Amino acid sequence: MAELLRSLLSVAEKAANVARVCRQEASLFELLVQEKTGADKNKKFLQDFKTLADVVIQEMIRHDVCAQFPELTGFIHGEESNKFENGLGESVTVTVCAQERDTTALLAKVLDGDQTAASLLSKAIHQDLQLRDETADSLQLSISPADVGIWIDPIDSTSQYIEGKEEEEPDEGFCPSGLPCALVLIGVYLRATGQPVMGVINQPFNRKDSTGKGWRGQHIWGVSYGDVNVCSLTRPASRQSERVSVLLSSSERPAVTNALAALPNGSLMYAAGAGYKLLCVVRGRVDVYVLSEGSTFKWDSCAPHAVLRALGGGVSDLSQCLAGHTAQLTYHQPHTHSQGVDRWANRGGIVAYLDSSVIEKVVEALAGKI
Ligand code: 2IP
Ligand code: CA
Ligand code: CA
Repeated sequence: MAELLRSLLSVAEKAANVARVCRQEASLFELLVQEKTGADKNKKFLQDFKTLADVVIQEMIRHDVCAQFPELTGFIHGEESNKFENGLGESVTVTVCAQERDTTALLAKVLDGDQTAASLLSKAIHQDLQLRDETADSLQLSISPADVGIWIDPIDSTSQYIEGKEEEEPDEGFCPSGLPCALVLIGVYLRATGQPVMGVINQPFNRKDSTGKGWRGQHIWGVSYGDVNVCSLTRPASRQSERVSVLLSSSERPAVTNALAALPNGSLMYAAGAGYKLLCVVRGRVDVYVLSEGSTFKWDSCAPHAVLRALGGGVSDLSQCLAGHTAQLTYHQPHTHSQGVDRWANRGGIVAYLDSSVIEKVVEALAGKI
């Protein structure tokens, strides 16, 4: 099972490369940031390409992981559907083929015949990449791939990825917006209980490289299964101060922000990206991430949730916490009465923490106010 972790780390790094290539290679970058002017067809094409970066990454992860672990076929779920319509109105199913040239041909179809863009993407997808991580390499684990499922968010915070503001992450603290908020998220859960057990978070744009043109990424992983709790990061030291820093979505409801603003010694902060806000909790940059609405999905939270568990923290359903139950989110059951993506929404909102004592403070502040 530790092989699965090693495989996910490598494929997440490849995904990060694809995300970087799309911004670095002129012919792909043009597609990504084209001005929203011109004919309708161009507008639609532009929209398609943004989704294509997501779809291609998701299918690449699915392809690589299933090739190594056939038991996972049918149990790798992602945000995106791989059915695609190109600018000519043709429907194309995006898959990663066994041979690079076949993937190129298929992508060229989606990209309205743009061979250069298709070849560049295909090359990044078929790159043979083995990421080395000493702690992961020496980890022993006894879960069978046949007992788990996977949630992928190929690019979380797509809007920040497309906008592409070149913020660098400070050593302490975080970026409220910009490229560092875009993350590749791969989470593993137990099919039987829905518990998140392994998470890989890759941040493709962490800092500029030495040339100042390209970007260097960072990866974080965690495993929480039985009595194994291992994370690539050490748990940040508990803060001695009484202050409670709360991270929120900039679209959080006023009723919630007002109630939390009244927290004794509280401070409210905002950042883009559901995955990125969870990562800020993982790194101890804030005490808690609170979200009152069902605007995140299983693919947003599964990976960071597993990492938080590995560090002794967790992610709970806010509405349940307000009702007195602090059980953690699970990942195996859809809301059967909902349709489409809403089947997999974290419907009751989110409270994410390293130290569970913060839940009580949040609940106290919000009780009766929302
Ligand atoms: C989005 C993305 C948004 C987030 C939203 C997610 O995923 O992370 O940034 O909203 O909840 O579903 P916010 O930034 O307000 O927290 P995606 O980018 O994959 O659509
Ligand atoms: Ca997302
Ligand atoms: Ca996404």
